[in-house]
Amino acid sequence: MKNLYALAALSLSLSLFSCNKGDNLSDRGFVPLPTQISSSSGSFTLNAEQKIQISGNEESLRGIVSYFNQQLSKSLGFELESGTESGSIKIELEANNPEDESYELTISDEEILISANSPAGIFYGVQTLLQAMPVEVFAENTGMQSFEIPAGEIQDNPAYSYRGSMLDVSRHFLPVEDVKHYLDQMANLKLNYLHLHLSDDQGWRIEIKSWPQLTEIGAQTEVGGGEGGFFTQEDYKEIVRYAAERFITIVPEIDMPGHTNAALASYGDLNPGINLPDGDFETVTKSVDKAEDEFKGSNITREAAELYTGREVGFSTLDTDLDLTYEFIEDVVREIAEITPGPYFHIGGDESHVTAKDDYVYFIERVQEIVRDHGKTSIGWDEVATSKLLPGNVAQFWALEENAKLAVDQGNQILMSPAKKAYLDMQYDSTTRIGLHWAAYIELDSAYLWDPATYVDGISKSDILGVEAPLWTETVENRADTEYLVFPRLGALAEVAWSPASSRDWESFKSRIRVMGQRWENQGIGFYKSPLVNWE
Ligand code: TNX
Repeated sequence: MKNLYALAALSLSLSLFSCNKGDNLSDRGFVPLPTQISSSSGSFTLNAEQKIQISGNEESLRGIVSYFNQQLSKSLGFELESGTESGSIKIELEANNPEDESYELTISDEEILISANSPAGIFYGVQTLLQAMPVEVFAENTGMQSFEIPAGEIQDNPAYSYRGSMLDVSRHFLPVEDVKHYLDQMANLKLNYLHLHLSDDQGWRIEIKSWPQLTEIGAQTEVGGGEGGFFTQEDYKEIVRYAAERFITIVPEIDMPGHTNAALASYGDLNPGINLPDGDFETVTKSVDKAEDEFKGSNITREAAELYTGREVGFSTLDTDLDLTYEFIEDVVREIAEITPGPYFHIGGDESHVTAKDDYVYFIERVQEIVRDHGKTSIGWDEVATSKLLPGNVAQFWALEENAKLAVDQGNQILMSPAKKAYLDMQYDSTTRIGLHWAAYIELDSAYLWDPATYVDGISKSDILGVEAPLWTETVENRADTEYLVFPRLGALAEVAWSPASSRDWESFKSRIRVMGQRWENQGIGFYKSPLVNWE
């Protein structure tokens, strides 16, 4: 009788965990789709006996191996031994060319081999290997002792070098743990840039030691009047470190000259005196003209703006004529650049509806120089292309094609975030419980079915640095809201950024995102069950 129970338990666990035995490697539900997959017969058995063998720059590989082991041990309860001697899971770093993110993954009965020319390439090979395993590997404490990974070979290489997402932590603040959780998910999708929108009208979210009121005052609320919050510089460094472990670079954004009410509420001396009146947008614009007429050249008594907790955009501006404005920016850029190892600093530049056109151009050109002097490359929303861009600076296309073309005409590259496709805050359809729809409703197929290289007439692949999917958070209050809007669309956008357009296919994506859904479910992620996909 006992034996019968044991047999039943064994066959149950076999059917649970090894049901994929005999499956093809290409059926494992890879997202984003690798460039080439060839399946062969047989499979590799992974259990606690297997060892990892690393070769080539041990130092840089050790972090990846410990990441891999952390992922496995959460689910399996054991880690694999690793060293340079011998092992059936071989990780070979063949060169150190950080630009080359390609990798090869070979799985046979005897061994697994991941090889690449950069640590990032190895890391992506590890991500693909995790997806080649049963989806239970993404669940905690499964008690799985052994499982099969189908044999075959994968060669892979990203289409774009910048594959990003953005979190707006200003409209609603998100704590460090939520940002880390987001980074975990980005890493699984081979995304490599997280843009943090750190300031806006509703909140200033990063400690600036030389201007402490930015957070003492400007971080104290958010859309809807909640308590807000901010990252200390230590918090920010921890995010940067955690991201780097996952080969993700942080891009900090300080949005200016518009979207600055939180700063103007913190320091009245910066405020040109245009506050959001109770009235509509036209009243605001008129009040700006009036303010300019009244204030230009005269002695104005500047007063702090009121904190703002609404959802309007385009009513605030820094004073582009004021020396103090540039002293302020100089300090902010310096302090943030010092704790940002990545190459980019995002200067915003969008929707400065109450900044006079000439003032805007002057301001953007001057701020680009400040950023350059602190060793960083500027990215700005597409409006910045109406100014003269410094060489190498990037325009992030979100709304106006003519702006994107202005940037390309100047010889600058574009980061593609068309609001109609890439905006994660757009509702899926009219029934979606949160989100906006000013640009479009974006169902999963719409987020998937576009090609950055043909999206704007006159802009081709070589003009494009990459793709970024921003999450604006006017309607997003917590992690659950984030997950509902981000997944599954982030999977679609990751594939748009990683996989060559020629290999992308909606039917194939539908069958693979279904498997990705099981991985998300195993991690407790509450994603949107698009009716276009059979999730069962
Ligand atoms: C436009 S996109 C904005 C943001 C809003 C977003 C809402 C961009 C550069 N500006 O300020 O949050 O729409 O979808």
